[in-house]
Amino acid sequence: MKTALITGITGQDGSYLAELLLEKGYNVYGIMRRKSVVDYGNVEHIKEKINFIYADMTDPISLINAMKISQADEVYNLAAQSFVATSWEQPLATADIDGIGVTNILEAIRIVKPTARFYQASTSEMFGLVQEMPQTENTPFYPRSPYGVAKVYGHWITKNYRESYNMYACSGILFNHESERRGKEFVTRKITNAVARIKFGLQDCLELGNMDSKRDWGHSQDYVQAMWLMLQQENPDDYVIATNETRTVREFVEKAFYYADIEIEWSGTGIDEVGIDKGTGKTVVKVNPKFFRPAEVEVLLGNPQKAETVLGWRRQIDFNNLVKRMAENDLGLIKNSLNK
Ligand code: NAP
Ligand code: F7E
Repeated sequence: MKTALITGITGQDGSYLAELLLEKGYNVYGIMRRKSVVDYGNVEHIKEKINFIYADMTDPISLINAMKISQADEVYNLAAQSFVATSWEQPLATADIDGIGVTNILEAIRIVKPTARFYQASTSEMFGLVQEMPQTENTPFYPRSPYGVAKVYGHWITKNYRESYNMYACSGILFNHESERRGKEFVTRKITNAVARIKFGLQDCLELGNMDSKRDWGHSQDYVQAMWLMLQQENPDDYVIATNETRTVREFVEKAFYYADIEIEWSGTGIDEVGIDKGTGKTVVKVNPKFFRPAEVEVLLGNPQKAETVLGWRRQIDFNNLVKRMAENDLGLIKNSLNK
């Protein structure tokens, strides 16, 4: 039986990865932060099957302890302050957790069990102001947020430990991936949650920032498969995981309303743009400049060819299916909450 240690196990990806590894027969350890109210987040439903260790990415001793207790064969570093907008409000905490935190866990592995295999959650946000289309493993980085900058450090320190100590350390450069478990502050879940609330009369309007922004969106369940595959190869390497398709936030909005049987008609431009429910004539989408970012990543489009060829990875859930799953999930949750 193999043993895995997952940081960020209570998050979106951590929960799907834990399910995947449990299905494969792994003994799963997860690190958890101490909170005033105990909260297992997205792994509440499988908490009995997981061995939890209290630790924090900013506390190296706690990570050494986690390695000593788990003696993990595979370590998946998914913990992060992952919300780009917050990284301008908490740039130092973001750097500590998402940047230095990677060195902390790599050192814990090097000291306790250097043969353990390591996965780092790198991100398409490192491409930021994109230098070529589509982006590949060789595209130069140009991060546009404190989050992106911290992640570039995490990416390079992972490569450096691979080259310095011959450790099996990989980075997955994952493009945006979403799910029914996505936090409600991220744009996709914000949209599907608002669509459901508008459908059931709990909210009048959805306020968004830059609707021209384009993202390459996949489903988290597909992307955690790629993480596992990266640690099963003969040699460690870095891979782009993406769908090779890009859509605007506006397209996501239209599609989400479509799955709630609402057709959207757009009117106006810039901050005056609105989305109108064709059936009722009501304005259900507005722009609020408070959601604009100090520096924006306007477009992302990833080429997953290397992962498809070397890892045999294929995404199963396409854009329509992703939006449908998220919209139907939120419609169901809101409906159930009203029936209680
Ligand atoms: P998420 O849902 O926000 O989960 C983040 C996890 O990190 C949570 O379990 C959180 O614990 C934990 N965490 C935060 N600060 C910590 C700290 N100081 N010490 C220990 N744990 C800490 O993020 P996700 O979407 O699953 O993403 C997983 C990873 O992939 C992240 O590193 C993210 O930056 C990266 N990534 C995500 C995407 C994407 O589109 N989802 C794309 C590329 C890369 P709490 O429950 O205690 O808050
Ligand atoms: O924004 C625009 C916003 O917050 C997507 C994280 O998982 O993926 C995620 O980062 C786009 C941006 O995700 C609103 O300006 C418009 O252009 O859902 P998001 P993100 O910033 O792309 C990467 C790959 C990660 O690594 C990160 O951890 O949507 N947008 N209006 C909005 N975004 C939000 N959140 N809210 C709005 O109202």
